[in-house]
Amino acid sequence: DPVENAKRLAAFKAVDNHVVGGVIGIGSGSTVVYAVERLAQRVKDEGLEVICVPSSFQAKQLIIQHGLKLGDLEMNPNLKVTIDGADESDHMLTLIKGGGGCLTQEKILASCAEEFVVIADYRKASTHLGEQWSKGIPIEVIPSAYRVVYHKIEKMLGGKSELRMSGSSKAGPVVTDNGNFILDWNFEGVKDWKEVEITLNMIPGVVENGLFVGMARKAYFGMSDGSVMERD
Ligand code: DER
Repeated sequence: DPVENAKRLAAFKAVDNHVVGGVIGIGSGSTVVYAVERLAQRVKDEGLEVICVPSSFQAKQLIIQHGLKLGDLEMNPNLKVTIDGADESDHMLTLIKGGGGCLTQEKILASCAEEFVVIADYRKASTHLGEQWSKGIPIEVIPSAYRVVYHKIEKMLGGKSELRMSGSSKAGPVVTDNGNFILDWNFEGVKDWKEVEITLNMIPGVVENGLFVGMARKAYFGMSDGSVMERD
């Protein structure tokens, strides 16, 4: 499968280029699974000493399943590097994240690391946001406020939002690891994303949004021809 192979290529290259030991922030999603696999392999083969801090229940399970040392931000507040996926990146490494609903703790880990490194397959590498990712920008909201936040966003920034529903697995809306709801905001056009990120987070009821502006140090995109494209 060219997409899975592309994810693996990006993940392996990022771990090999950026992990020398110490405290590592582990992102969420399917690409980061390959990064944890590579990390576990290097711990086994090279005796690498790492402590892994998770960004979600999923990441925590991954760390435990691979027998890696589990840490947390209280014990390990300074991360050497955080490795995480993305839903889309523009040419300036502005990211949309949160497709998996873990954006809040992911952004915290990205902000605590000396280096924040993104790993993704070729479908995520765009020039402008919205070219390939069509599900909008995820926004984590306090459940009681989702409707008022929806209307505020529409008034201030235009575009429609949708409350993310669980689908077949569970009736009702998606509830995040932090006990909140997610609005997916379908924006229109290219914007000053730093301004949008700040505007969104100033709305009472918004916990965090999936725009990561000026945070990523480097991104590795696995390509369908087996190469890895790097952006920094
Ligand atoms: O939800 C997230 O932010 C994930 O990191 C997501 O953006 C990447 O998920 P994927 O690796 O499964 O594409």
